[in-house]
Amino acid sequence: MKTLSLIVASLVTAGAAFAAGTGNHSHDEMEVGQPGIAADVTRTITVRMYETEDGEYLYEPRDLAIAAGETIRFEIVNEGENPHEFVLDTMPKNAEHMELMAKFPEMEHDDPNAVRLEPGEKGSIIWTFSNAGTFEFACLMPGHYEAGMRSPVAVN
Ligand SMILES: [Cu+2]
Repeated sequence: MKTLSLIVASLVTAGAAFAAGTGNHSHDEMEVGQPGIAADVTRTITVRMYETEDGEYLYEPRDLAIAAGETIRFEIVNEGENPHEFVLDTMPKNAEHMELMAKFPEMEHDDPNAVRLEPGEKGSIIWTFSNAGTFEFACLMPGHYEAGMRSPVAVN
Protein backbone atom coordinates (compact mmCIF):
# COMPACT_ATOMS: atom_id res chain seq x y z
CA MET A 1 0.00 0.00 0.00
CA LYS A 2 2.92 2.31 0.72
CA THR A 3 4.18 1.83 -2.83
CA LEU A 4 0.75 2.45 -4.28
CA SER A 5 0.37 5.69 -2.31
CA LEU A 6 3.74 6.83 -3.64
CA ILE A 7 2.77 6.06 -7.20
CA VAL A 8 -0.53 7.84 -6.83
CA ALA A 9 1.13 10.79 -5.11
CA SER A 10 3.60 11.19 -7.95
CA LEU A 11 0.80 11.00 -10.52
CA VAL A 12 -1.05 13.76 -8.69
CA THR A 13 2.14 15.82 -8.35
CA ALA A 14 2.92 15.39 -12.03
CA GLY A 15 -0.55 16.69 -12.85
CA ALA A 16 -0.11 19.71 -10.58
CA ALA A 17 3.29 20.52 -12.07
CA PHE A 18 1.82 20.34 -15.54
CA ALA A 19 -1.06 22.65 -14.58
CA ALA A 20 1.35 25.15 -13.01
CA GLY A 21 3.32 25.39 -16.23
CA THR A 22 6.78 26.89 -16.10
CA GLY A 23 5.99 29.81 -13.76
CA ASN A 24 7.71 30.53 -10.46
CA HIS A 25 5.19 28.66 -8.39
CA SER A 26 6.36 27.39 -5.04
CA HIS A 27 6.18 23.66 -4.57
CA ASP A 28 2.98 23.72 -2.49
CA GLU A 29 1.08 26.29 -4.50
CA MET A 30 -1.97 24.99 -6.30
CA GLU A 31 -4.60 26.74 -8.36
CA VAL A 32 -6.88 26.67 -5.29
CA GLY A 33 -4.17 28.33 -3.17
CA GLN A 34 -1.65 27.08 -0.67
CA PRO A 35 -1.30 25.88 2.92
CA GLY A 36 -1.59 28.85 5.30
CA ILE A 37 -0.17 29.62 8.73
CA ALA A 38 -2.08 30.27 11.96
CA ALA A 39 -0.83 33.88 12.25
CA ASP A 40 -2.55 34.77 8.95
CA VAL A 41 -5.98 33.28 9.72
CA THR A 42 -8.75 35.80 8.96
CA ARG A 43 -11.72 33.50 9.58
CA THR A 44 -12.56 30.13 11.06
CA ILE A 45 -15.23 28.10 9.30
CA THR A 46 -16.71 24.98 10.83
CA VAL A 47 -17.55 22.26 8.33
CA ARG A 48 -19.84 19.40 9.38
CA MET A 49 -19.90 16.07 7.53
CA TYR A 50 -23.08 14.06 7.94
CA GLU A 51 -25.51 11.64 6.32
CA THR A 52 -29.28 12.03 6.08
CA GLU A 53 -31.90 9.33 6.58
CA ASP A 54 -32.74 9.40 2.87
CA GLY A 55 -29.18 8.51 1.89
CA GLU A 56 -27.66 11.89 1.16
CA TYR A 57 -24.08 12.55 2.23
CA LEU A 58 -23.61 16.24 2.90
CA TYR A 59 -21.46 19.03 4.23
CA GLU A 60 -22.66 22.04 6.12
CA PRO A 61 -22.11 24.72 4.78
CA ARG A 62 -23.41 23.77 1.34
CA ASP A 63 -21.45 26.56 -0.33
CA LEU A 64 -18.96 29.26 0.61
CA ALA A 65 -17.88 32.71 -0.56
CA ILE A 66 -14.35 33.79 0.24
CA ALA A 67 -12.33 36.88 -0.71
CA ALA A 68 -9.10 36.26 -2.61
CA GLY A 69 -6.19 36.54 -0.19
CA GLU A 70 -8.12 35.27 2.83
CA THR A 71 -6.60 32.59 5.04
CA ILE A 72 -9.26 30.29 6.42
CA ARG A 73 -9.02 27.83 9.25
CA PHE A 74 -11.42 24.98 8.44
CA GLU A 75 -12.51 23.09 11.55
CA ILE A 76 -13.93 19.88 10.14
CA VAL A 77 -16.12 17.52 12.15
CA ASN A 78 -17.34 14.12 10.99
CA GLU A 79 -20.77 13.76 12.58
CA GLY A 80 -21.68 10.89 10.26
CA GLU A 81 -21.50 7.12 10.58
CA ASN A 82 -19.02 6.64 7.71
CA PRO A 83 -15.48 7.86 7.22
CA HIS A 84 -15.40 10.99 5.08
CA GLU A 85 -12.90 13.22 3.39
CA PHE A 86 -12.52 16.93 2.85
CA VAL A 87 -10.53 17.60 -0.30
CA LEU A 88 -10.17 21.21 -1.37
CA ASP A 89 -9.33 21.68 -5.04
CA THR A 90 -10.58 22.71 -8.46
CA MET A 91 -13.53 20.71 -9.78
CA PRO A 92 -11.44 19.14 -12.61
CA LYS A 93 -8.68 18.14 -10.17
CA ASN A 94 -11.20 16.55 -7.82
CA ALA A 95 -12.82 14.70 -10.74
CA GLU A 96 -9.41 13.37 -11.80
CA HIS A 97 -8.57 12.40 -8.24
CA MET A 98 -11.95 10.67 -7.85
CA GLU A 99 -11.15 8.43 -10.83
CA LEU A 100 -7.96 7.34 -9.06
CA MET A 101 -9.94 6.70 -5.86
CA ALA A 102 -12.36 4.52 -7.82
CA LYS A 103 -9.42 2.41 -9.05
CA PHE A 104 -7.67 2.36 -5.67
CA PRO A 105 -10.41 2.59 -3.02
CA GLU A 106 -7.92 2.15 -0.17
CA MET A 107 -5.84 5.08 -1.39
CA GLU A 108 -4.81 7.35 1.43
CA HIS A 109 -3.97 11.00 1.08
CA ASP A 110 -1.10 12.86 2.56
CA ASP A 111 -1.86 16.17 0.94
CA PRO A 112 -2.01 19.55 2.70
CA ASN A 113 -5.37 20.32 1.02
CA ALA A 114 -7.09 17.14 2.26
CA VAL A 115 -8.12 15.39 5.44
CA ARG A 116 -9.84 12.06 6.03
CA LEU A 117 -11.88 11.63 9.21
CA GLU A 118 -13.35 8.59 10.92
CA PRO A 119 -16.85 8.94 12.47
CA GLY A 120 -16.65 11.32 15.44
CA GLU A 121 -13.21 12.58 14.44
CA LYS A 122 -12.25 16.24 13.99
CA GLY A 123 -9.54 17.79 11.87
CA SER A 124 -8.39 21.16 10.72
CA ILE A 125 -6.78 22.72 7.68
CA ILE A 126 -5.42 26.24 7.33
CA TRP A 127 -5.60 27.38 3.74
CA THR A 128 -4.73 30.60 1.91
CA PHE A 129 -6.93 31.26 -1.11
CA SER A 130 -4.46 33.15 -3.29
CA ASN A 131 -6.44 33.03 -6.54
CA ALA A 132 -9.97 34.00 -7.55
CA GLY A 133 -12.04 31.24 -9.09
CA THR A 134 -14.60 28.56 -8.40
CA PHE A 135 -13.35 25.65 -6.35
CA GLU A 136 -14.95 23.04 -4.14
CA PHE A 137 -14.41 20.86 -1.14
CA ALA A 138 -15.54 17.33 -1.76
CA CYS A 139 -15.42 13.77 -0.48
CA LEU A 140 -13.80 11.52 -3.10
CA MET A 141 -14.58 8.21 -1.42
CA PRO A 142 -16.48 5.99 -3.89
CA GLY A 143 -20.11 7.12 -4.19
CA HIS A 144 -19.90 10.00 -1.73
CA TYR A 145 -19.54 12.83 -4.24
CA GLU A 146 -22.57 11.51 -6.11
CA ALA A 147 -24.50 11.28 -2.82
CA GLY A 148 -24.05 15.03 -2.35
CA MET A 149 -20.65 15.53 -0.70
CA ARG A 150 -19.47 18.56 -2.60
CA SER A 151 -19.70 22.22 -1.66
CA PRO A 152 -18.65 24.91 -4.13
CA VAL A 153 -16.26 27.61 -2.91
CA ALA A 154 -16.41 30.92 -4.79
CA VAL A 155 -13.27 33.03 -4.38
CA ASN A 156 -13.69 36.62 -5.58
CU1 LIG B 1 -17.73 10.98 2.34
